[in-house]
Amino acid sequence: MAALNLIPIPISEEISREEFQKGFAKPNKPVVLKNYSLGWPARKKWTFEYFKSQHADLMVPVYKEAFANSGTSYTSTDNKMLFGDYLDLIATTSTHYRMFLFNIFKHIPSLCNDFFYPDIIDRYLTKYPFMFFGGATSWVDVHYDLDLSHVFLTQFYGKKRVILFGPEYSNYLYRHPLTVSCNIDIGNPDFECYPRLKEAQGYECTLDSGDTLFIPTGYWHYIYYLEGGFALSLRARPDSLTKRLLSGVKIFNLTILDHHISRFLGVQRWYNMKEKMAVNTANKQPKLL
Ligand SMILES: O=C(O)CCC(=O)C(=O)O
Repeated sequence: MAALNLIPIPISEEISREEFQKGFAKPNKPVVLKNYSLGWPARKKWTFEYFKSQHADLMVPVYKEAFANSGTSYTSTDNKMLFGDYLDLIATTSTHYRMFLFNIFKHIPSLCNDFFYPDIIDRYLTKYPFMFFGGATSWVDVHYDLDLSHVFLTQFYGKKRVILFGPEYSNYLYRHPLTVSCNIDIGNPDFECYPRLKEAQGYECTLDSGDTLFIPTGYWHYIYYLEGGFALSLRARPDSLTKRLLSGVKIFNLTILDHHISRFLGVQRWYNMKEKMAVNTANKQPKLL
């Protein structure tokens, strides 16, 4: 059976700003920064018990992974529950429920004192530190981030498998036009339907607690929770002005254009059209293997 074409994400035990800039930020390549968060107060403080003691009664949105279905987005909410109940759920059982892009810092601003912005890059979006929580066996469908920011994803609890593809492979991933998504199930890829996917050269790693993964701007990411746990994402705007303008275009395309066309044509019809366009575009790409 064919498999995805993946190589391990390089791991760095210690890195200077210059090494990071030259080796990873400038060439837009991912890296795992091993134990990067060891000196942060959050390492010891942020536990299931601690979060429960702070905000067990907060009503929070939870998500499933039905991103590839027509009319859904990877940020579509499926349910609401008490934060305390949700934490108990992911600490004790396998569940597909995740909390996606949760700005817990709006509710508990003092948590911002528990971590540091890595000084190996500039232009952090300091208003938008987000947390992600997930139960064992949950996953995040493959997508790239609409705002085209660089992401530092720091794992605090539990392990997750991460698969990345650079933006140059978007057409080999059958990207749906105007969106940041596609119809491919990276965890169980269907190469008969999507043969060009085999040509995309991706990366993989298992992210462990304490580690920080640098996901460069525009990278597609798929995440599978091997264990229940949580992570923090810190985001930085890319240096390039073109990328920053492009992110404005992408936000417009997805939130306005795609939305209106979908309303006009009907969700399913527009989805089928995007899928057809994605297949046509993929079939026209140069052979890489
Ligand atoms: O770790 C996760 O659950 C999702 C992370 C993610 O998609 C992101 O940082 O953009």
